[in-house]
Amino acid sequence: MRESPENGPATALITGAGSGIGAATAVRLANEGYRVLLVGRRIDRLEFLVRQLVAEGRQAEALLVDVTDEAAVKAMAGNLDRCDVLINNAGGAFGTEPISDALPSDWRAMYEVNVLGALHMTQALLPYLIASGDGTIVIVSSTASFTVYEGGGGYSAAKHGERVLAATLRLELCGEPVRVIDIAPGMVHTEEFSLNRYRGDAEQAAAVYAGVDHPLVADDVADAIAWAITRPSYVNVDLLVLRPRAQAAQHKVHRRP
Ligand code: 8X3
Repeated sequence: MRESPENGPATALITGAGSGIGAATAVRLANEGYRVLLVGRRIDRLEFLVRQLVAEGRQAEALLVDVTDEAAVKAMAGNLDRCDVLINNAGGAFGTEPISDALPSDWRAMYEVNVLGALHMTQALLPYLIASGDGTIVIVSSTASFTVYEGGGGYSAAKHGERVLAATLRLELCGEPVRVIDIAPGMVHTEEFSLNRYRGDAEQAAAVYAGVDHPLVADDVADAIAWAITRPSYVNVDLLVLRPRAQAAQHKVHRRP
């Protein structure tokens, strides 16, 4: 972690920090010595995590912001004093229908949160990241950012969009002191991802992980993020793909009988 006695700990802002990969990343980076800013839409969850971290002597703050709301993101950014690391994690999948039956509103919502959310945050925080002299942007995409599968069209389209955002940004920022890192996880068993995808149907959500020997957990992704951002400044981990051993591909998952 980069810090100097004069200007204090580097600040990492994590979106979607109320649960899952975002929460695990916030905790991990706080434990690595970063001051963490937890961004999300559920203040009770954010404040619960912040209280825990502060009680352990970490520096953490909760910021109630919906990343799809460009004006709110801008207002939040205007109140920051610094940002060295931006973790664009907020996202999700809604619906599993084939394209013939998919709801355009689901596709819109997925594009809004996964792609435009990351765009709003990146645009608003880029001045701080450049001014830091050593900024890092992480996009938490997915293996769906380069693979398609039946019933996953809208999600995969949005995740492909995030990958394009990361890759384009890396080109456009070449020469600036900002790295752009794309972290692409496969199957991660979190509290909410599949539940959201299956519109709250707990049985269908649980079936996604049934018989799979160790799906990834949020801490595995947080670990990968922490590793990638703590490489020396000149090392840009462009793309890091991680999956459970049991998931060779989206369509090739080994399940215990
Ligand atoms: C989630 C991975 O396999 O559900 O980002 O598309 S998958």
